[in-house]
Amino acid sequence: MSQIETIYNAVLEGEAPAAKAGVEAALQAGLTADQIMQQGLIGAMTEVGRLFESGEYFVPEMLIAARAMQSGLGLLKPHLAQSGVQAAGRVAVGTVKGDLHDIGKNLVGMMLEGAGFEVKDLGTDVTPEEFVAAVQADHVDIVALSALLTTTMPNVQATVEALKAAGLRDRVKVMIGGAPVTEAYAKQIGADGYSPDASAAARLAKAMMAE
Ligand code: B12
Repeated sequence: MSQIETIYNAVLEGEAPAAKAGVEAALQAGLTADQIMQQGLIGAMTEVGRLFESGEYFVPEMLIAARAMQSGLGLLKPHLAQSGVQAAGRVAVGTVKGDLHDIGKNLVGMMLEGAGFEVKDLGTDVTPEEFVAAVQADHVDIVALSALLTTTMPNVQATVEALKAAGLRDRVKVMIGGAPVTEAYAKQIGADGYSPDASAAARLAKAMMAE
């Protein structure tokens, strides 16, 4: 079994210690952090999503797999960050109000760090007011909003509106993402950009800073 397969299976089976050990071994063997993340961790979570949707996995299995994935991600973080040379800008990232999904948001944050950004992680279930406060407190260049539920998507728009109402909208770029979010939705609510995954999010953030 390849090292990537070991990590993939550990996440799929929800074995956090094995996922962590697999990532450690793969790093020692010289695999790149990006390769481990894309093929091992993200690959396995994509399969977890498919198993859930086909009724083979339920919420507990999903949660345990997510935890195993995150324990592997924790080890990768410094390696992804290492590739960043200087702060390309500051990003406040968070999952919107009512939404507790944080794996995609964490991946986006890590890829941004890997691309050289300083990332302020506001966590999950972040209210529009908390996003506004974060922009007021620090020099934030980009606000990155994640939503995984159709029921929490309106809170992405509410956050954009709150930034406008606080007079901050012109000071920051807003990028949005998450499974139900689309480019068309981004345009509709007046966000500056959308990307479908974490790697594209890092490219988008760089492009936003160059504007
Ligand atoms: C893992 C998971 C959970 C875990 C979350 C653990 C955690 N710490 O995050 C747990 C078990 C807690 C959970 C709970 C629930 N979940 Co859930 N969950 C998932 C699952 C299987 C995978 C999500 C995931 O982590 N994917 C892997 C990551 C890497 O992908 P991602 O999040 O999409 O992120 C990528 C991109 O979207 C993008 N991206 C994400 N954020 C951002 C932000 C920016 C700025 C940008 C640019 C890009 C970007 O980049 C990321 C990396 O490439 C999805 C199914 C799926 N296929 O998505 C369901 C899913 C999202 N869940 C769903 C549901 C219904 C729920 C619950 C309501 C279930 C329940 N009955 O309790 C609760 C809601 C809890 C809450 N209030 O938030 C539904 C949503 C349906 C809908 N259309 O609204 C889904 C789609 C499953 C389904 N098919 O029914 N869930």
